[in-house]
Amino acid sequence: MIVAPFKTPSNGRQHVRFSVFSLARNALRGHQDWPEQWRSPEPKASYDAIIIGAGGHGLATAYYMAAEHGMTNIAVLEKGWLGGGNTGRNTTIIRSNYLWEESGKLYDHAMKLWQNLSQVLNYNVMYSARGVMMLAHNVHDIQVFKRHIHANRLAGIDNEWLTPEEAKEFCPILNVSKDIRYPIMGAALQRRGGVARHDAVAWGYARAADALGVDIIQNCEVTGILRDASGAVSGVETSRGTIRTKKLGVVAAGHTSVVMEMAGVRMPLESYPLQALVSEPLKPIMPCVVMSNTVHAYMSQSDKGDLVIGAGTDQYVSYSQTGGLHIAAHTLDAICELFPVVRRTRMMRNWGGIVDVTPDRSPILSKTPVPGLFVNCGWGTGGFKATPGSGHVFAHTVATGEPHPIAAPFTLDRFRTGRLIDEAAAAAVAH
Ligand code: FAD
Ligand code: PYC
Repeated sequence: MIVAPFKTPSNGRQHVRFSVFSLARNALRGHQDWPEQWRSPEPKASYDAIIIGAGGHGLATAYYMAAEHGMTNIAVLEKGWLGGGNTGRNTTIIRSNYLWEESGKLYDHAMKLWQNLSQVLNYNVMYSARGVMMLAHNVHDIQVFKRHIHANRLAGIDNEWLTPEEAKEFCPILNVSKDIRYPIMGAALQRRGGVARHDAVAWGYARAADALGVDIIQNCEVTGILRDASGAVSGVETSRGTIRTKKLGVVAAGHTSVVMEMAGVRMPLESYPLQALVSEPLKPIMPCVVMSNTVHAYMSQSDKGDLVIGAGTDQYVSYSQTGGLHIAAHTLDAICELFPVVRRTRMMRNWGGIVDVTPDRSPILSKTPVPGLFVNCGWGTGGFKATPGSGHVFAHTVATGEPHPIAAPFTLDRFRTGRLIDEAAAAAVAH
């Protein structure tokens, strides 16, 4: 499925299309002539729409607004550097094995867009469908995963049950001994699941949006939301001055509550640190992604060779981008038991991101009580996988003023009406 292929700009700006020819041409020139990937424009006095947050979701939203809805007089405002939030801090797992039909449609919409995203953006996002396996360690896990498998298959989403022996065949370094604290009793495997390169996703969307005329303005913190006499959005105050707009999309992940407070909207969100680690690079030992919600650990191997390992959230809300040491230590204990072969591997770096968690562990893609104000948040520990789908449906919501049919159930209002979409069991390690 091609959705809005990358367009070379017609406004005379230099924007090279990546191809074997442009690579060869630039190689011959010593790679000195590559143009900038996106501009760094000064903010204009007003835009038709503004997106707050240049993470993957905000950039994808802007790209699809321009590519599919013809809205090119738009800006993405970012307080730091683009992709520097959770987009550049996540462990890149992609899957769509959620329980409820509403979620299946949303995450599988994204899964389908991942398939040819590199071609659409003309940017290699390194999507790799290497399979995501979720381990069951007790009877409750088995029942929950089998329920998910049946629900997914009824909805046309692949997911299958593996015995411990089959799990080991899929991931040979897995320890399926019965003598460990939480023996592996089986696994749910989504073969279409996998990983992509997080930075490339942000950069690819940024470059493609810029090519269509979107202004991406970094180092521009939104400090206030302006409203007219009727209460509707009329602009934003920023660290680089006032900018007028009648349409505002807030896509600020862990800081969504802070930004929405500027418009007087209280959000059903809690922000927690979530951390990850990478090891020294190793030769290829890990052909897939393995996750264990029960022991709070998961691992994959990047194309550079480092093991990418993730932990659960801290137990306390916080805006600190680190995460407790005891959480990382607990995760590494579990990793050493699940994969004894990595016991002597050295860890190179760890870091944290601030994740925005809703009470039902499902995202919010919604209009708000404030006319002209839209919000895309609540992806918590699992929004990277949804980046293309989230941007695609949210672009429709902001551009048309009405929710895209796939986004329609994910309203802010559901926390008042009680029509929750409980995905606690599918939301992975962190909950
Ligand atoms: P972000 O990338 O955080 O973008 C929001 C942007 O808003 C930030 O750049 C921020 O600077 C900006 N901003 C905030 N306030 C303001 C303001 N006032 N003015 C201007 N800009 C502002 N998901 C998965 O699917 N798979 C995984 O394997 C996975 N692993 C994870 C591991 C870790 C350690 C973490 C932290 C998260 C993980 N996630 C994973 C979750 C995933 O990273 C997020 O759900 C997703 O990246 C959110 O993208 P975003 O674009 O909404 O947010
Ligand atoms: O949502 O699959 C996920 C995930 C894995 C690690 C963090 N989130």
